[in-house]
Amino acid sequence: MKYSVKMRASKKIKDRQIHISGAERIVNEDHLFETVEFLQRRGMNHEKGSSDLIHIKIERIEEKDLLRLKALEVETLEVDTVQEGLENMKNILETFGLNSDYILNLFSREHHMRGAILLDVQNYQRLEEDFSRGIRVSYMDYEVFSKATLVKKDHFREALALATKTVYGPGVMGELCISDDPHYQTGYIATRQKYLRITKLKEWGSEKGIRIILFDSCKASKEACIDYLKNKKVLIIE
Ligand code: WAQ
Ligand code: MG
Repeated sequence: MKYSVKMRASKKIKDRQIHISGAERIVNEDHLFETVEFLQRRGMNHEKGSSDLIHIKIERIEEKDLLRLKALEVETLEVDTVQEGLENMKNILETFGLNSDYILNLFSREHHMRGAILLDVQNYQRLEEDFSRGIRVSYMDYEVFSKATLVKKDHFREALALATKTVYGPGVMGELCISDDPHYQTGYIATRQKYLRITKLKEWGSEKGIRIILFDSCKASKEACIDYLKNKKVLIIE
């Protein structure tokens, strides 16, 4: 039997609950208790400060509802400067026939969203119901349990799982990402062909973080895509 475990931690600042951290896993029953314990710890200790409210949600998952996907191929492009990183991103977007100026402009602004922008590449409209929140991609993890990644966030592994789920969504052609962690400069662009890491996509110390999911409304309905991203249970095989 498998379970989804989700944790989100927040802190009250001037009558508002501010998001501190969140994480989720899909694990076998025999790893359930340690997973809950580690996620609780992770919620309580975070560099953004200590939280005063932690939600932990545990849900049983039926085997028949699980989709298994092979992790995307990974490639790393080493660059010396942010400018060089962004130029590479621009070139890639152009080879896909996309409006790179529009997308990089979104990419380079600060957003502070919890979820991702869902961008229709047919007309460059944003399709999220709530622009300030975005779409949260959820219910994905690796098939094989790893304790190390429970204790400490592994940006790369978490992102690879999210990107693998995302790019197999109905109508999805790719995904771009920069971490909001001020000291994590590596970002990526993922398609079903590969997950391309670019080692500098923002300046050291910047809190800019964003995800943009590139969606083609000629290939699928927005409802089908959003439902898949939010609700489909996916296990990644390495
Ligand atoms: N669903 C949709 N969007 C999300 C989610 C999610 N589950 N989690 C985060 N985001 C959005 C949100 O707008 C954040 O501000 C932004 O992404 C960045 O989130 O190969 O750590 O969790 O080494 O800071 C990239 C790893 C790490 C690259 C990305 O993102 C590599 C990362 P963060
Ligand atoms: Mg972050």
